[in-house]
Amino acid sequence: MSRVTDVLNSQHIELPSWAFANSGTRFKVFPQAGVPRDPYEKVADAAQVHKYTGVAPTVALHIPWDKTDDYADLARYAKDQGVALGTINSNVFQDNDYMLGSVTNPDQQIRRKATEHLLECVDIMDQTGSRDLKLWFSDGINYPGQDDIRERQDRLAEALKTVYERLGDHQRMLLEYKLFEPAFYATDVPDWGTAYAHTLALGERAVVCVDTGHHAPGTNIEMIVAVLLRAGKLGAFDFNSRFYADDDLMVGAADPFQLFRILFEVLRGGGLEADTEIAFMLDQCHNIEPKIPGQIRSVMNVQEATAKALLVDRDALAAAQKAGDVLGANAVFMDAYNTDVRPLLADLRADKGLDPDPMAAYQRSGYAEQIVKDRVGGTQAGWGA
Ligand SMILES: [Mn+2]
Repeated sequence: MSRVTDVLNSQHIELPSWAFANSGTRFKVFPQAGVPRDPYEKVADAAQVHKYTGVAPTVALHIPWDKTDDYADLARYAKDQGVALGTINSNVFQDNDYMLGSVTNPDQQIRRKATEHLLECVDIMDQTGSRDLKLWFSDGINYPGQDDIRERQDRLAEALKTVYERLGDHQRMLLEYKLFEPAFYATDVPDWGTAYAHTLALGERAVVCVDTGHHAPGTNIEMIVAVLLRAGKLGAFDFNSRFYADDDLMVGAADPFQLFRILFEVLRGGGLEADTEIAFMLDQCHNIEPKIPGQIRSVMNVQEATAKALLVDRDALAAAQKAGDVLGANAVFMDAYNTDVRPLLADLRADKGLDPDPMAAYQRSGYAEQIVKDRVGGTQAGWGA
């Protein structure tokens, strides 16, 4: 059991600053009282999640939503709160200039503007001490013939190369893909294969980010994870769950079995070792549920799936596989999935001096009531801010 607890104790889950604000969904953002008004308050809320779970010590920023005059000061503030700043997420999808694309736009000036933003994000990484730059492009076309698909790939490659060359030795580029939306006919980075091809051409510090909500229904995501890990190109996860499209719901909510299967492949590929370079991030928004508890639940869901993956009897599984014992191998796998790991995780938290029930401990703390009282006035930071 010690190997299981060692891995669970070393696991880090990064929180997205935007999960704490009144942030994006497709239909309407229902405002909640007491949400952060600036990046400092987002960091403070993220620190609450870490305080009660003990496994979420970093918070990812989104530029420009988290723009501030002094990133070193924000990093110091985070440290005082017991957390650190993590991945810098770029945004080349909100500006009106990007209607026909950002780095793949047919207009050279708009491409330059988008690339400048990505370079600015690297400048910010230098100040925050962040390792990773995450790139997601909304670029694509809605109609056949609208633009040259192949030339758009060339434009993308050129922008990525410019940004890659600007990275420091310790910094990485995470290229995220998404099947569709907002472009409907041809998205410029629609799948892992396209992301893989671009990162392979760039070099070893360019890797792929798998957002679990960015695939077609029925896609075998753990297969993608296994292939990318084997190629040394799995850089990060954006965890969330989906029923239909890019729903951004809490990870493990829609399909906890899928999350278990994914984490088993991560384990199988060495991605849960203490020195892993895979960034395990949440990318979600909480539109009808309270935000801090939504993040606590999500972190716990990842922990539970990880614990179950660790409980798979690998020796028994290998023996059954080698013997061609189809049902036996499947039974070994399902035994682990069907184990209730909540007592194990409660013990683990107690051993670290944490409350065994993070959700209850947060709710008892009075923090939720306090932020509603304190955070009056100002503008709520969030989608579109
Ligand atoms: Mn994402």
